[in-house]
Amino acid sequence: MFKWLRKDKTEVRGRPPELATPPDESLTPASEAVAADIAVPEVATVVSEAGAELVVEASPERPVDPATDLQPEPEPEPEPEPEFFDPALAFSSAIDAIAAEPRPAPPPRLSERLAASARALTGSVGTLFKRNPKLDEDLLEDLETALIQADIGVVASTELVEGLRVRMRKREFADAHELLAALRKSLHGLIANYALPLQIPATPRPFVILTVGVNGAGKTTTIGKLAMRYKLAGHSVMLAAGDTFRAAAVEQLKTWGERNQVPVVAQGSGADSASVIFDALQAAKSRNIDVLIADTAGRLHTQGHLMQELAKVKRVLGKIDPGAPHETLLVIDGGTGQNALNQAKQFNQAVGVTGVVVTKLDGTAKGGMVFALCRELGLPLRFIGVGEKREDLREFVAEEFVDALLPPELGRV
Ligand SMILES: Nc1nc2c(ncn2[C@@H]2O[C@H](COP(=O)(O)OP(=O)(O)OP(=O)(O)O)[C@@H](O)[C@H]2O)c(=O)[nH]1
Ligand SMILES: [Mg+2]
Repeated sequence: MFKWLRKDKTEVRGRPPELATPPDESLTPASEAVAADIAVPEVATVVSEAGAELVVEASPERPVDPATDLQPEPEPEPEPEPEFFDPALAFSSAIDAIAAEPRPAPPPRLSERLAASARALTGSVGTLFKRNPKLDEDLLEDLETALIQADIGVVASTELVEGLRVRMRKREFADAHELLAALRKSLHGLIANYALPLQIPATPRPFVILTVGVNGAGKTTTIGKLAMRYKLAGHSVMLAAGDTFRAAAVEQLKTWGERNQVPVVAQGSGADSASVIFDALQAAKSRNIDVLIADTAGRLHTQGHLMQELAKVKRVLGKIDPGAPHETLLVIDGGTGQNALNQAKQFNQAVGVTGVVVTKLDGTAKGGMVFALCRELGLPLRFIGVGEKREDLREFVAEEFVDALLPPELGRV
């Protein structure tokens, strides 16, 4: 290991950080405590690092070469002479600059993003209620069919309509529009208790989020989106490349890390997923990171041994922090409709899911599945994915969701 002094007399060990991204001192091999559980790697590597202030060790894979690595720091440019400063002028130029800045376009309304699902419901329900139909059994039956076809699920749809039937018989509705308003309220009631976005609490630190789900559900993309969200909220974030099945998976996470300027802890593909995530938690702890988000390989809920691997990841994390992971986030592709329910139940049984993200709601007509999911799972629905970009992860807001799929003005035009 090398030491040198910066011009400001701060002591720095290892290679000058501006030369290359160095490995992190905190990434020592996993402790003996986990020896029974995981194959411990020689060295884990921080593959992407936003800050340059780290104290680093020389890498065993790339020994420090004093001839190339320990170049003296370049002389700083001489400071320009201060010019006359007119505060009034500076203020007015700043205002001009702000006014001239192009305003970012407001995000599209949720109803635009959920257009296909909205059409699935509004098409059929809208037609049914168009001419203020008679309140009778036929209307209820047609409504039930429309709800089932919009992927709200047989059980939820039957229950919803049965509730309306009872109230209709008690003559609670003056006309069909009142019945439709009651349906909107009941749909809201199905999901309102589960609309619980994931805020990062003050403790514990680091707050560990483990993402799980089937292949291609959108785990890695969701991690990239979450990294931006939490960074913008002022948290320091680290990512763990726990999908060690495919080299491309690590690369994909690294790209998200670079985009968001957050460090990513990774080892080569084929490494033990639990050991990567374990090392990442150690690194996050020693660097006072607020949020660690771990990626895992996609797996089918029916693949028992792969589900056990997830259980092992959880066990191993618990050796560093008995409460970790603090959130086991199940990522579900909204386009899988009712099939997602089975997946979700099995993941929940195997690893104890604490929150759900439903992705790809922008490209499916099956968005109604969210109602069934909430009803059947009873788990917090943290976010919804409505596109591939970083900003396309939204908090799940019950009113907004119902309005997007079944607008209040429906049937009135
Ligand atoms: N339209 C749309 N595409 C999405 C959304 N979320 C993810 N995707 C896309 O879905 C594809 C799969 O996403 P990944 O994040 O790689 O999925 P994964 O779960 O990590 O997949 P594996 O690692 O193979 O298990 C990518 O092309 C993403 O861009 C979303 O909300 N909307
Ligand atoms: Mg992935």
